[in-house]
Amino acid sequence: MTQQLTLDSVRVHALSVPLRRPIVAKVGTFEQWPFILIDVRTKEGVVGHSYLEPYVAKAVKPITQVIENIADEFKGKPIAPLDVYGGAMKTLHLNGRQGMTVIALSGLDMAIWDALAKAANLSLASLLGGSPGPIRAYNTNGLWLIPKEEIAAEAKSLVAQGGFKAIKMRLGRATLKDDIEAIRIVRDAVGDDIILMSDFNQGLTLGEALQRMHGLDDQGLYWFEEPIAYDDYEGCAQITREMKTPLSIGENIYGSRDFLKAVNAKAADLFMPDLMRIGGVTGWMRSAAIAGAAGLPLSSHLYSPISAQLLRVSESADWLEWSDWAEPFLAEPFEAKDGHAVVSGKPGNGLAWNEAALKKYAMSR
Ligand code: SMN
Ligand code: MG
Repeated sequence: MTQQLTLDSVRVHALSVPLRRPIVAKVGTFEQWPFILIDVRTKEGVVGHSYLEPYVAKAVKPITQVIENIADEFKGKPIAPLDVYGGAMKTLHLNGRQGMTVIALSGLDMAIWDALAKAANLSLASLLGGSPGPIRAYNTNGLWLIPKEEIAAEAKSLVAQGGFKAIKMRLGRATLKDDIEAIRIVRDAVGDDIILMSDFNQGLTLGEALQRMHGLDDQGLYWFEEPIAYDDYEGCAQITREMKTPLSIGENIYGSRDFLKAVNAKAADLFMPDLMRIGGVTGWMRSAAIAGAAGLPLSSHLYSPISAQLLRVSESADWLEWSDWAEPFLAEPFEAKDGHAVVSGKPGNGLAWNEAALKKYAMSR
């Protein structure tokens, strides 16, 4: 029988991990990637794990503070994830349903769900009514806005990294001609059978985007991701209407209420929520129900090990974004083979820490 879990304490590790292929995007250049690792300890002895990728090292401290504040509120109390989510939201929404408060709550939510699955001796996917198994994945780990001479080798290495049938490249270079040339280099390197996603990281104005997307609409790209500011749902809807290539957004959407707004606005053909912003497992499940009912394909953004569990239980599951950035501190790498990642039957969300790495990559705070 599943035991009721009681919150004992929450421990946070802040890490700064070097990136094998630095991120060079419209949103910034990153050589190091910050992580907040969360351990939820229960009085029953079960420990739940999760992590957050807050992009900016300076955000680690305030997010950690909010995590500790919420934890204080629930110390010694039962931790049913939906009750913690609802209870914390009741006060946090006073600071808004977006930004660091939701990020902190998402991290706690994921760790609590992990503890619950472990207590039930089930994988997270099984606890949520699904089963372990494979999920098709695309490799996102490179093809940033790098020099043209480096594109071909990087594209080949991305495909080889896990027998991938799909990879993502970043676009929005200085001119349309530059983007077309970058696509041609990738195509020449990996062939026409590899599915090619593209991401503009909100780098364009609506006018620029319309011109650029029309210019790229016949390039056979699988999706155009975030060409403009993510919350300009009207602008996104116009691009969605005008282009043959599907539009994908979602990584910056906070919570299921905003997710519903984006869906109602017909802001995209495809959605790809990020667990840190959508509200952890709880927010994902609520949003996945909306996407499923609307018939909209749902992919994930980062958090590959946990997202894979959730895609296994999402009605309209599409692609797992496979990122290896957490690998240095995971006890076991979350591998991809033949273009698929596999959710194992192991209890919980599959995360366990490499204790030596927690010291090695500790961020000075
Ligand atoms: C992305 C992810 C992480 C950092 C910067 C950009 C990107 C993606 O938008 O979709 O992978
Ligand atoms: Mg993106």
